[in-house]
Amino acid sequence: MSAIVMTKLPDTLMADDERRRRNDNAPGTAVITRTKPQVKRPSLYRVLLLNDDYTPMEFVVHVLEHFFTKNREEATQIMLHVHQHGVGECGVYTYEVAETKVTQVMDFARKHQHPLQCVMEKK
Ligand code: TYC
Repeated sequence: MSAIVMTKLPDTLMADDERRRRNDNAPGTAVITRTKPQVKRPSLYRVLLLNDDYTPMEFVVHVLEHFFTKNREEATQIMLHVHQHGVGECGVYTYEVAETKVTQVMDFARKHQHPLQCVMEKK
């Protein structure tokens, strides 16, 4: 039985802080410390419902309650807003969550043979 023991990490695998701790940079060179935070807020997307002449109001209210966790009062307000203005916001989510909601609503509307349209747009 034998084992290979690495006593020195290759430069490419060494973290900057470890490099600094060892102080073994090439002479006349320095490690540039990153000042920019490495966290970025994710882009947000609005999920919208579009009005049509055929989808029953009660179906839209159900969609808003079931997929967007609105209570009946909020769901009814949003549904009426869409009915009167043509479009309305159901919620704001990160890309993958918004995409999932759109797919769920479109699949559910199709299953019930309603022409309801749900879309997402970048904020
Ligand atoms: N306009 C539809 C009706 O009168 C109701 C409706 C509301 C449809 C919102 C779609 O996203 C919608 N039955």
